[in-house]
Amino acid sequence: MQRRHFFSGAATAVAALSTASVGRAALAGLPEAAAPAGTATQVPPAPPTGRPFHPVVTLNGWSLPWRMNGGVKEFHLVAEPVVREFAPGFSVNLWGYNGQSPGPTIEVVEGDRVRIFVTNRLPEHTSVHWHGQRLPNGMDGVSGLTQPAIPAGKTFVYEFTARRPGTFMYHPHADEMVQMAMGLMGLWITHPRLDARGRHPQIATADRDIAFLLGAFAVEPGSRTPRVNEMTDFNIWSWNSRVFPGIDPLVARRGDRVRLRIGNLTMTNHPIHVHGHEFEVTGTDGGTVPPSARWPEVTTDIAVGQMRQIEFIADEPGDWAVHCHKSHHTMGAMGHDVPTMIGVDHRGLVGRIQKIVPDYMAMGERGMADMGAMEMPLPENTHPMMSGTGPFGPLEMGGMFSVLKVREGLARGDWRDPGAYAHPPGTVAREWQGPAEGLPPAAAPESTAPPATPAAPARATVRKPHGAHH
Ligand SMILES: [Cu+2]
Repeated sequence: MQRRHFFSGAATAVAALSTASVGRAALAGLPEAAAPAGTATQVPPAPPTGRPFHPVVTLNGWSLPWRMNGGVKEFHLVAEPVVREFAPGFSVNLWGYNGQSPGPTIEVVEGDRVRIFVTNRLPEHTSVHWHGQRLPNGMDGVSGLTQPAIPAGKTFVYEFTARRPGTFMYHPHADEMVQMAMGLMGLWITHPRLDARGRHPQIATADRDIAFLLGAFAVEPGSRTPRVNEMTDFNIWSWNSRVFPGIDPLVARRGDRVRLRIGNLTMTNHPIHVHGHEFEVTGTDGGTVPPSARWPEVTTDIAVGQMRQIEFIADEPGDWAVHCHKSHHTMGAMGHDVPTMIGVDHRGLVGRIQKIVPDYMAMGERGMADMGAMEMPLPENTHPMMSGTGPFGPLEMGGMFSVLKVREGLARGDWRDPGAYAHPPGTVAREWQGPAEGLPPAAAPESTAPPATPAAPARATVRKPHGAHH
């Protein structure tokens, strides 16, 4: 099977998409199964065939090319093992589609007749469920219930009409626990049919339309394959299987209407928070929210199996954080059973432990922020708990976090990272340099007493009762 490779950036992207030259004999065969190169965001070109639409930009991802065949839009998905780089130095063995996890975004227009060929190159059977869509029951992809599972090595065909506009997801409905824990999923966008003036009564045209899937994986530090039986204790929290600082920034020109489409196929909810702007939820999996039913928000919770489409005018220049508000979810791998050490005095203890464990380090007695700057030895192929550096120092982040970069005068379609924001003079929080009177006295340490005797078991003084996972 020949695989086409793509390049990052609108200018170079995918001119070869057009299938106008494909002959009748070729149309009798399978559409080419395209695959991307790399993990950079690949901005799709204007649609070369089929009805026009404004393409979505899949964060650190790409959209699947198609061919038109007798008025039907044909796609080819290949479910297969992949290696996904979550951030430089940290790659994970996953299952995905067409060389990546998540799979490519499928973009169609309301009313399109769509045919999707699904080839199974996984070691076990699979199926594809088109989450949220109206379609004939036998196209719903629930193996055993509405179709036989697709055996390893076989290709199945799904065909239906995309009946309503919105953001949808696709994922297996066969051995879901394992296959979704391995990252087998993707996004589907059905663009609205527009009137003669190129408008829709309830769906605005976005200047920046960005989509991503939330992800959760359990990857032991130093290992490369997720623990597929995990129910709650995940440690890698991703957007489109990338983790900060490996997630591209969300770039907007000042005044742009920005739309974020965020889907959740993890096992927990994610409150997504945007700094510096209020947004409205303009769509859910159920469709467009009527304008009269929208209200302003700065955080929206995205429950398991849900999609939220949010929109705002990016009118405040700057570098604004966008992140999941569960603070564990903006971190990389960490030991969830590490005892809390705040206020515990390690003095005297560390030297004694180092006689037995030479590289023992004391951690956490003043909080854990030191870890954002610390060069700690980590197992190979591990994403640190906190990483990323900004113009003012370490960001102490590592998972579901990116930066909305709003700038004056960017070109339409310019998605390049504009670098750090240049703050106008006098607009950055600063240290108080005035007289000290009025300041409260410095706090005394909670405990200055060294451990009672050298023979005392150290853990008795520093460990909290232990057992339940949080
Ligand atoms: Cu979260």
